[in-house]
Amino acid sequence: MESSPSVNRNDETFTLTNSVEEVRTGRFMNRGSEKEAAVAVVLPTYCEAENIESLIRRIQGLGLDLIIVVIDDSSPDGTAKIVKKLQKEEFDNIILFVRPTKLGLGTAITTGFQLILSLKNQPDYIITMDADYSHNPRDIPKLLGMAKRGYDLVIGSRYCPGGKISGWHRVRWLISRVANLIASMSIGMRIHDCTSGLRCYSKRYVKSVLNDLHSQTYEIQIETVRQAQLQGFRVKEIPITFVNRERGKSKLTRTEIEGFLSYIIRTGLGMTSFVSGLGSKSHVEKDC
Ligand SMILES: Nc1nc2c(ncn2[C@@H]2O[C@H](COP(=O)(O)OP(=O)(O)O)[C@@H](O)[C@H]2O)c(=O)[nH]1
Ligand SMILES: [Mg+2]
Repeated sequence: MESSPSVNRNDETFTLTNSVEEVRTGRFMNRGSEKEAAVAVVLPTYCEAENIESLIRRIQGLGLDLIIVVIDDSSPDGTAKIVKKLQKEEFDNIILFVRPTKLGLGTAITTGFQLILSLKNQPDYIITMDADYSHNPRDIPKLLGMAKRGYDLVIGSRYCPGGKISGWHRVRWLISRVANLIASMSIGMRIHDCTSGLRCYSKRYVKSVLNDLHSQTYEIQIETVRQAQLQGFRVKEIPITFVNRERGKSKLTRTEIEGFLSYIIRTGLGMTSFVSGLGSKSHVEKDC
């Protein structure tokens, strides 16, 4: 287990005393050996040892010009060790950022964004996806295709026409549907799936909203949609099939569900003008 935050790239590990701040302020940025790529794929990981290697291989197999950024919270199952081995032996396009402890999905994603924006060669598009195979790497080119048509946030959607979920218990489906309904009403946007983790963001969106993202955990997915709405970015959903994880366990705990609900409620209360449709700046395509 790592004792302090560290970035590992191309078999070099840099211990960061001040976490992302140090990444942002240059040491990481000026290494020079950085690989240029059009796309970054951010994989937040906590105990994904059973999934991470084959997922990375599948992403690499897409043949796209990409880098993979793994944000691991010192997973006790050795996820980071597997990633380091892949870096060392096979792939020079993987960046691994190890945080000292489990700090939540929300901050893992914003750490990924900060890290990517600190690179000398910043990719134009940033994909985020779960590292448990719920999201199919083959959807990445579809998301990118839509982003290139001028959308700053493309959501891989389970609930727009054509979207599907496989392997979820009815109760989990119901909780997710209700959460999405409340979230989209609170934000004031007609989005079927505000909580999906499979996304493509444009660099200009990430640059613009990063300082406004404060989520610790799963509410990051809603906060990013809300920021798109507030700052007038174009949002689009495309249908995906979400498959419940077959290996490893969900990290969605009761505390995280509470944090998520509390965010939805706070957002809803503070955004009544959006519920009534006033002040809406962002543009969402109606079809899927
Ligand atoms: N770095 C990091 N990753 C996390 C954390 N919590 C969840 N993840 C990752 O976020 C993704 C989604 O989490 P998951 O447990 O699959 O949630 P679920 O699909 O909603 O049940 C997976 O890749 C997890 O490994 C966290 O605290 N830190
Ligand atoms: Mg999952």
